[in-house]
Amino acid sequence: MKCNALDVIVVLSEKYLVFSGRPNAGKSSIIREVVGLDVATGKRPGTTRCISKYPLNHGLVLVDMPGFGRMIGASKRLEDRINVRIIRFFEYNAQDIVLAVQVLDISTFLEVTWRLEKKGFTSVDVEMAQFLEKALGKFPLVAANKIDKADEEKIDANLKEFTHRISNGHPLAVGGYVFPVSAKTGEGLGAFKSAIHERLVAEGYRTPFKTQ
Ligand SMILES: Nc1nc2c(ncn2[C@@H]2O[C@H](COP(=O)(O)OP(=O)(O)OP(=O)(O)O)[C@@H](O)[C@H]2O)c(=O)[nH]1
Ligand SMILES: [Mg+2]
Repeated sequence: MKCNALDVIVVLSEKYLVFSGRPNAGKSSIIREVVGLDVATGKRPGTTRCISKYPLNHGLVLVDMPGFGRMIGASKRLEDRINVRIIRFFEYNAQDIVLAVQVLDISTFLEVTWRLEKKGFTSVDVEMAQFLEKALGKFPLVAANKIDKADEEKIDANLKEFTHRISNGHPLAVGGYVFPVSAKTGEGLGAFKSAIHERLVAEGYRTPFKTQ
């Protein structure tokens, strides 16, 4: 894997719309569906391996992040290297991130969380939302993806638990930030697009996709 070593540094003229989340959460699929960019997606975790930048308009640059956290099939060394680059990108560029979008697979959230907790780890999805809130000073917009992969009851329970956890037990604090969606069926993407649109416009940017 050869990525541009300079991709984490500060570029003065660039402002960012960043999509991040665990490997295979559907980040690139959401970008394809929402923004219409021809980014690579794949069945196996680790499809996007570099911090991939795509210029949009008015100096706004879309960033498709590699997956953060455990990446099945990748060496620990590669995994660590990718994770460090992601954290550095957020820390170095915090001032220039107009909007951060976190994508997670909500259909398996609780199973994965319980499995991790049994081993003494906390949920990477929860840690990432809290890290972004701290680094950027506001919650990321969350695409709770893959709602087509489980029944409504399970999705609702997972959403409830996720919002409860990222808000430290105050779910109302994340109202308007978490959007259940499916990049596969398109469900929920309208509301999610509107949320991106509103935030970009509020920051003085044009939306990089058609809103209707
Ligand atoms: N059922 C279902 N599958 C989805 C959905 N979104 C993405 N996928 C599938 O999930 C897999 C991973 O999608 P990607 O968009 O490549 O995920 P990613 O987060 O960019 O993955 P990495 O770049 O490897 O970190 C692909 O097989 C997608 O087709 C969804 O909403 N529902
Ligand atoms: Mg990807």
